[in-house]
Amino acid sequence: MKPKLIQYLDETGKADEKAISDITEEQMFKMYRLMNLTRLWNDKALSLQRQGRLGTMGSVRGQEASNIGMAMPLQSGDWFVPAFREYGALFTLGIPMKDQLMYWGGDERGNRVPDNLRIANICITVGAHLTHAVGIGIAAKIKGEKSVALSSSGDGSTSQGDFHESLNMAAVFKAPVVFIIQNNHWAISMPFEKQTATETIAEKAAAYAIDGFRVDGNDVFAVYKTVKKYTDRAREEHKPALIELVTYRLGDHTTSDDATRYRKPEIVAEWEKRDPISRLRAFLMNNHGWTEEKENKLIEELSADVEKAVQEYEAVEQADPTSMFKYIYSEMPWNLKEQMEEVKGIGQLG
Ligand SMILES: Cc1ncc(C[n+]2csc(CCOP(=O)(O)OP(=O)(O)O)c2C)c(N)n1
Ligand SMILES: [Mg+2]
Repeated sequence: MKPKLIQYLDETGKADEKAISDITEEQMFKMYRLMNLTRLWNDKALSLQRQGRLGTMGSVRGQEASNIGMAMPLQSGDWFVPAFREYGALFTLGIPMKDQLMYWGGDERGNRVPDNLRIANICITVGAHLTHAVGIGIAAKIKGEKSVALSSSGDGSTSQGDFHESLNMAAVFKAPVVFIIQNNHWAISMPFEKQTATETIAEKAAAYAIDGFRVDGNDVFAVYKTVKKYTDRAREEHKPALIELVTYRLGDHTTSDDATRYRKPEIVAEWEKRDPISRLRAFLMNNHGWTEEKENKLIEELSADVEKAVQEYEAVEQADPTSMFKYIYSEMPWNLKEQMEEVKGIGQLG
């Protein structure tokens, strides 16, 4: 059975006012600010990569509403367990922009999470972190904590065994876990239609006896409200949920990809019309006094914040190249010691 798509803000920027009456104006502007910040950071990072100032990274363009809408409902004590296309969610939760530049610039110190934040490390291994989210949820329950583990992964992760094991275990153990799937229609060059024979991802929840929801992932209000409702429920009642966010990857998979090789520009153009930022802007202009002038001021301010993060990133002293050997074994084996000595002999890398 195909679940109904939850949408409160349509492509033209018209909202179901009754449905969103509990979202304050302050929250709406916070969403708008973070979505724009994420896009500006993303575009800047892509341009740094092209100039050889950053490593490989994947664009989050088009997925800003999914990113911000899923992170805003989290409360202190909750856990966020991300994949690799969640910069916006990380910024919403307090990860500095500079740290994300460090990480994608190849400096592992950028993946360190400040002590006051409950965020798992970025997981590049597709789907592996869903099992971690379940473990975190079960641990919270055993400790009697009122918290939820929110994982985020892509449509491609639903073909991994880890996805199915995680949903099953969360259901059987009644773990407070909410699984977000950002269905951006592509797993590198693999289209959604070839990823699964089901029409939706949300319907897969039924096989594990958990609730599944399908949300317009380019509608920040619908994402926020749905994630809030089911993270609140998971905290109180230990009921897991699966939430599919229907969105689109407007950019390439990563900077090593060229999506024009495998997808039609007409389809991308269709999704451009459903852009999450422009529809929220239209809504705020029509209903909350947003103007061109305020817009220009905001973009100027956020661009300056991004520039500052770039300066901070480029001012960081290069990591000690031998650190890559140091955090794998409690006692370093002889062959790694040998390799480390060799690296020391080379001096500074890169
Ligand atoms: C276990 C595993 N297999 C393959 C890869 C290579 N890989 C990196 S991203 C990716 C596609 C992921 O697609 P999806 O889950 O939809 O996330 P998206 O990239 O669209 O955000 C693949 C196959 C990997 N990182 N891990
Ligand atoms: Mg995908």
